[in-house]
This record gives sequence, C-alpha cells and structure tokens, in this order.
Amino acid sequence: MSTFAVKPTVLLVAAGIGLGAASTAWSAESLQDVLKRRGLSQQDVLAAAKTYVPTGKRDEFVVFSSGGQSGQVIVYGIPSMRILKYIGVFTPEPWQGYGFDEESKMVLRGGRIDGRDMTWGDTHHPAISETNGQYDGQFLFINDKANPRIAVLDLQDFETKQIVVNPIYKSEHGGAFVTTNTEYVFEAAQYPAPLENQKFYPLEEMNDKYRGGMTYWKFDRKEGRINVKESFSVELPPYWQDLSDAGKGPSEGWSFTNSFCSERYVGGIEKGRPPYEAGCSAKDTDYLHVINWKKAAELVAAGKAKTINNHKVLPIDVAVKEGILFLVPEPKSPHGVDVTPDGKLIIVAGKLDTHVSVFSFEKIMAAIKAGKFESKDPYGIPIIGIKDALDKQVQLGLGPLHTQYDSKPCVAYTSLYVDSQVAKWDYCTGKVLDKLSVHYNIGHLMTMEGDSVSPKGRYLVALNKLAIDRFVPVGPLHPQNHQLIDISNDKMQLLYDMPLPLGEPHYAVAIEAAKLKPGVRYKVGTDSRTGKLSPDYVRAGEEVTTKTGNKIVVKGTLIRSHFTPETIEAEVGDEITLHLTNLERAQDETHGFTVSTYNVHASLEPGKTVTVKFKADKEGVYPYYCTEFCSALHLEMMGYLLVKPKGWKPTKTAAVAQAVYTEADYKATLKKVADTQAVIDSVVGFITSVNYKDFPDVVAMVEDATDQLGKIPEAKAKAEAAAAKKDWDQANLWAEQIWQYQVKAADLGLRAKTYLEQNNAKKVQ
Ligand code: RUQ
Ligand code: CUA
Repeated sequence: MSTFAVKPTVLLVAAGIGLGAASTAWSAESLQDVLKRRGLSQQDVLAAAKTYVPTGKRDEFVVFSSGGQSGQVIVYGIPSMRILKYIGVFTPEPWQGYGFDEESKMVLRGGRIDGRDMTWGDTHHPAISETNGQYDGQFLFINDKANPRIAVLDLQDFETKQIVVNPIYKSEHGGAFVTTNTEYVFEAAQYPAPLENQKFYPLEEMNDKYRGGMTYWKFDRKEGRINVKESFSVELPPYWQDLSDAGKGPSEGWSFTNSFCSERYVGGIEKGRPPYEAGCSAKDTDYLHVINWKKAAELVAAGKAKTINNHKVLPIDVAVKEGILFLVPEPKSPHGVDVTPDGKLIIVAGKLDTHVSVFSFEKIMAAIKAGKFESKDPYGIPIIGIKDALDKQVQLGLGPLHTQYDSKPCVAYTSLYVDSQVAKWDYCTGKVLDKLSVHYNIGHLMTMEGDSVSPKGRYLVALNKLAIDRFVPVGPLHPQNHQLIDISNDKMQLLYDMPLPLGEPHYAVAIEAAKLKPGVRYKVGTDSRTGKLSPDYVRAGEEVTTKTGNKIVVKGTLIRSHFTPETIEAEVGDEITLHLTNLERAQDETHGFTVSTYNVHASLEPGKTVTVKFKADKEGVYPYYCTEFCSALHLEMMGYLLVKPKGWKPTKTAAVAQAVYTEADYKATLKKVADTQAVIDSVVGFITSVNYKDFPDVVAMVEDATDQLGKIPEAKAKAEAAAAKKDWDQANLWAEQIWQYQVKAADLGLRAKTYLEQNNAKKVQ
C-alpha cells in the first residue's frame, strides 16, 4: 500500500481509540449535571437551544452590521451570532488585500477627498437593495459619517465595488437608505457648512451661507454602480438633518428626513457662550423634512437645478415654488424616522421626549392639498401644523430613538436609550405591549428585514452602546454588545450577548439567508473590482515575464502548491508589476500573495486575477510566498525576488545545491507513483459511477484534479529523459513532481467523494 493510502487508516484508528475513551466521560455527565456545574437556569438552556446551530447547519438570517470606526462591514448569522466576515469598505483590510492590490486601491481611490487618501471611515447605516420594497439580496450600501461617502457592495462576492464622495457636504449622517426599487440611495447632511468646496464663511453667516441637504444617489442596477452624473441633491436649510426613510406603498415617491438644531444655534464655550448641546435642544420641536423625490428628479431633469461643485442641486426656493418640500414640527430633539411597512405612517422618536410621534402620510398629503399650513420657516418652506399631521403620540419611556417592525401587523419595537429598554407597542391602538431591559443604553435596534414592506419577525437585535459589565474585562475600551432577542412570542426573551470588537456598530440590517446567492468562485481571470475579465490574466502555460527599460511585468499563475514563476530577477530601482491569476476552481482554494518587506498583499480566491505593484528600491533577496494555508505543501508555495545591485554580473557559476539521489531512489519514487495512481483510479471510479455532474462544486473539483493530472505527462517525459542519461537527481525530482500532482488530484478527488457521499449522489449505470 502506498504511504498515501496508509496514513488515513492510521489516523482513523487513532481517532477511534480517542473517541471511545471520551464518550465514556461524556455519558457520565447528564444535562442536569452540566446545569448544576455551570450554574445555568432552565431559562438559560432554553435561550441556548434557541441560538445553538449545530455543526453543518446554517443560520436562518444574515446580518450586515456597520463596523463603526473600522470603516468596515461586519457580517454575522442569526440566531447563532457567529461572525462570518469583515468586509473592507472605507479602510484598507489586509486579509482581503483591500488597499494592498491595485484593483482595490482603485476602489479606495474613488473615496479620496480633496486629493487626499482617506484611510479611515465611520460606517453607520447599511441598507440592502430592494425590489418592490422587499430585500432582494443583491447589493449593500453603507455610508461614512466622518467623510461623507457612500459605498456600494456587491453581494455576489461580498466585495466593495464603488465609493462615491458627497460633492457638497462636509459631514453626513442619514445614509444609506434606499427607495423601494433601489432607484436612489439617500444621503442626508448632518452639520451645516457652506456647500461650495473649500469655501470659508464665518459662523455669524450661518443662516445665509451654511446649508444642509438631501442627496439622492442614482443607482444603476445593471451596472451595479451609482451613476454620479444622474445623482442630485435638494438644498435644505442649515438645520441638522439626521436620519431618513423612503416612502413605500401610498407614500412611494416621497422621502422623510428628520432634523435637530433647527435653532441654528452657534456655540462657543471659549467665548462664554453656552455649548451647542444647550442651544441645539432649546426649542420644543424641530422639523421633519417631507420631500417628493420623484418630482425633484423630474425638476432636475428639466434643468431647474443649479450646479455646485459639479453636482446638481435643487435650490430651496425652486423646491418650495414647485411644491415638493414641506416641514412638519416634531418633538423633541428628534431622532429616527421609520416608515411603517404599509407606508401609511411615519414614526419619529424624540431623544428628549418620552413619546414617539406617529405621523399620518394621508393627513400630511391632505394638508398639502388643501394648502393648509401654519406658517413658513425663515427660508419660505411651508410648515404643516403638527396636529394636522399627527395620527397619535404614544408614551414609551425615556430617550426613544429608533423603531423597527414585526411581521405581525401594527407591532413595533422602539429603542429607549436612557431607560436601556426595548419597548414593544402597537402603533394602531397606541398600547404598550411589553418592555425588556437590555445592557446597556441601546442605540439602534433591528428586526429581520425590519425596514422592508414585509418584515419577517422572529428575532430582534439590540445594538447597545455600552457593555459595561457584560464581558470579561479587556481594558478601558469595551467591546460593543449586540443582544439577540426572541420576539416570536408575546413576551420578548433575551437570548444572547455578542461582543463586537471592531468599532461602534451603529446600525445593521438582516436578510433571510436563503435570499443570498453569492458565488464561490470567479470565472478564471476576473478582476473582481470591475467584474470584468482582467486584460492581464494568463492561463497555465502562458506565464510570461517581460522587462522594458526598468519596468518588469510578470503575468503569473497560482495553483496548489506553486507560483509560476518561482524566481523574479530585478535590479535596484526596477518597477515591478505582477498580474497573478489563481487557476483553482475548487471551492475555498484561496491563495494569498506577499513579497516580504515590500508592503504588498493580495488575496486570490479561485479564478481571481489580482495586480500587485511596487518599486524594487532596495537590494536584497526577498522571498514571496502564499499567505493562505492552502494545501499540505503550502509552505513550499514560494519564490524569490532577487534584487541585484545595478550592473551586477555573476562572478562564478555556482550550481544550485542539490541532494544526491540514486537509481534506487528513483525506482522507489516510481513505485510510490504507481501505488498512488491506484488510489486515484478507485476514487475516479467512484465519482464517475454517480451523478457527479449534477453537483457544480464537484465538477469544479474534478476540473481542478484533471488539471493537476494533465501536467503529469510533461513531468514524466522529463523524468524519463533524465533517467535515460542516468541523471538520477533530475529523474527522481521529476518523479517526485509527478507524485505532487497526484497527491493534489487525490486530495481533490477524496473531497469530491466525501461531498458526493454526504449529498446522497445517485448511482448511474
Ligand atoms: S443614528 S449616531 Cu443611526 Cu441613532 Cu447614527
Ligand atoms: Cu497557496 Cu498557501
């Protein structure tokens, strides 16, 4: 038997003995014993059973959470709360090579502001693309509050594809929110400033020269990108626009944006003035902005906008004259604006109020139609009387912030920041149904597909701002605490605390896992950031290195467990560009790439082509290697970058040091090869005896294995030619290479076989 076949048997026997011993120990401890030993209550066990996802099983929902100051997106599953991925968005992310390879640098470059690279971001509000008001699982949008930007992520591969910079704001908060068919992605300003770029006006001129606004980014679904040219903004007064939501159903075509500091207060502690916090919360009400975005888009198309910083902005006076912009007073220091799933009501919370205000879209429209306004603001915008717009107000508790919806009609959940509670209530009757304490000081909360026209109920996540005593202490900076809550019964039940150690996640969205259909491999040669084939990819056998002047271009490939080429020779000062293609098709066969001390890194998932560029500006010998543990010979997946001093000439030809092999070694290797072939034949026999072609993942593995086997004849010819010359070193090494190809093919074959067995492949004759 070959060593290849023996090893697994030995392992199995060892594992069998181990298991036998362990199972005796396990059976000695009953569930009751464990409860006692760990001090768990029945309630704890119930919660555990509701969140536990056994190995091999998957979560029901997938969450996309903002990663706060990390500038990333965090992906995790519900109910297990297991983290699945961090996605680099506004900041470089080394594992994914994001910001270290040329393709992703292009994406980050789209987020440059005033010619400067922004290497951090503060992600706030993710939004999943919608079709007819339902999450469709195709795209994710998220904003950067600190440096006003919006990013587009494609859920085909969970990668960031585009970053757009807001052309007129200096800060923002209320983005991203999408319209019911993702025609537009909203981004509202936060702190007013002059809209013209790099233009100074003193604070005293705030009322005249500072502005807020609401940007409508046009989304081109076919391209999967925001169309910057067709995007526009509506100019708004220098109130501090906050959060937004899109109308749906009857309110489709409208957008709602709340605001605070409509006092337009200017602070200045250093000059003896009371701080912003006092001046900006003095009035009893601020304004909800009600905007007809559909009409606004038509007005912009009709040329009614002015251009600021190359961007179309619909002026306030035009918006007022055309009847597309209205204000509704909202109490007090408002926060959160959430349209009900049926699109009829708009729920606004007030940070300093104990109520939530439920506004009626129908009433708002009736007032507009009747021209019934209580007054105008200083900018001439009609103000609808609060009584003419309110459906009801409901007292919930201290510090209400955000509202999410249940699958059950009329049921809503509102976060209470000061009370550290979630309030469950009925927005049709105004009754409070239940309250649950969370830990601590909840900001946003999120139900499953809770922003869509058909929320899925089941679970709620409380995004708590403080964790305080919930976790093992890790120093003064605490992780955030996402708490999972079961909302499928009348009473809410707290199930799970999840620490999130990647910045302050502001908001999250959850989608049914079944709606996501990401790919597991790229078409070979794909530049994932553009979604197109890279002009620089090569297939196996086409690898090439060229040098023109001081520019070296390598078009290489990666496949278990080697790079082609394995040596790159350069002179100090050469500029090196590597276009690397991962030829693998098998799922999860990612290779990484780095050149030591040159600060480059790439992640090459199956089929991907990535470009790495750097200047070989220092003499020396620099190993490059694969950074993903991809195979048994992962550590051997390497090569050398040789950076020679200018004008260097070899002085003596040193033979490459080699072990000395004999004819007996060669024969032994040939025997090993023959034995391994027998294993491969039996695996192939099994695979072809079943309907493997019905399993695309297996087909990909078989293709990869065939690739590996296909290289054997060339190696075999080389081995035989060397043997004919009695060059046993070369003969043995090429025979070893044949065995390497076999081992990789066998590895793939065995994986395919296991897959087929587990998925009940059927016999074919
Ligand atoms: S908000 S601080 Cu989403 Cu309550 Cu940003
Ligand atoms: Cu490829 Cu490790």
